[in-house]
Amino acid sequence: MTLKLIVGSKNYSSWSMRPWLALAHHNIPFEEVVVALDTPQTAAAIRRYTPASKVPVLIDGEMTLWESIAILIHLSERFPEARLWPSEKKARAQALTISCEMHSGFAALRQQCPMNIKRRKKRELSPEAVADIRRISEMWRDARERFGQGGEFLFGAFSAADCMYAPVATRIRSYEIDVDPISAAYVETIYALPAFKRWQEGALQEAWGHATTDAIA
Ligand SMILES: N[C@@H](CCC(=O)N[C@@H](CS)C(=O)NCC(=O)O)C(=O)O
Repeated sequence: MTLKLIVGSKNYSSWSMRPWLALAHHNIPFEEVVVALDTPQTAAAIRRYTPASKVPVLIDGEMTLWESIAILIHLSERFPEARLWPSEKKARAQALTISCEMHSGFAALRQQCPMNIKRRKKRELSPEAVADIRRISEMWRDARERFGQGGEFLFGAFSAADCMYAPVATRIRSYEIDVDPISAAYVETIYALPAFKRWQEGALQEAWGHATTDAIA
């Protein structure tokens, strides 16, 4: 049975991008439903799929999942051959840990620099957002140095941790945030990923605007 993934506007929906990248990168067939965010109809449109009123939502037969990290974990169990998490035990533990740190943290960065792929303009960050970037860069350097030998992603090969951090790469570019050379190279790696390019194309083609995000862009 074909999976169905409900996502928000591609220019803005950072959480939606995460499982979408996992599916797209591994060529797992899925039906995509895009819900425009920040419209009077958004809440009702999403509530057709989940009582949590948030995207992404994955429908897998009789199962409905929401919360990006839960969807990624489900996909890794459903498609073990995709190796969504690193196979090596220590790398996998670290990948899960930093993915959960992303899922539950970095509120200052997320609030001050909402994902807006079309945007390209420098923004001065608050001390809290600077601290978020410092912590994220530290994690990226650590992953690259300890586990990244087999490729250009955080744990070498593309993994769910990259899905979780890809939206941060867009924020670094959109808001022209200065980062160390290893983190800057990682941003380039994300932008060069074919699945990311497909999401980005979708974002650039979207006509609708997001009143709340664009107001502070
Ligand atoms: N913790 C959730 C966050 C989901 C979330 O906040 N999604 C936003 C879009 S990126 C949303 O659905 N917003 C719709 C709304 O608030 O009306 C996850 O990991 O999936």
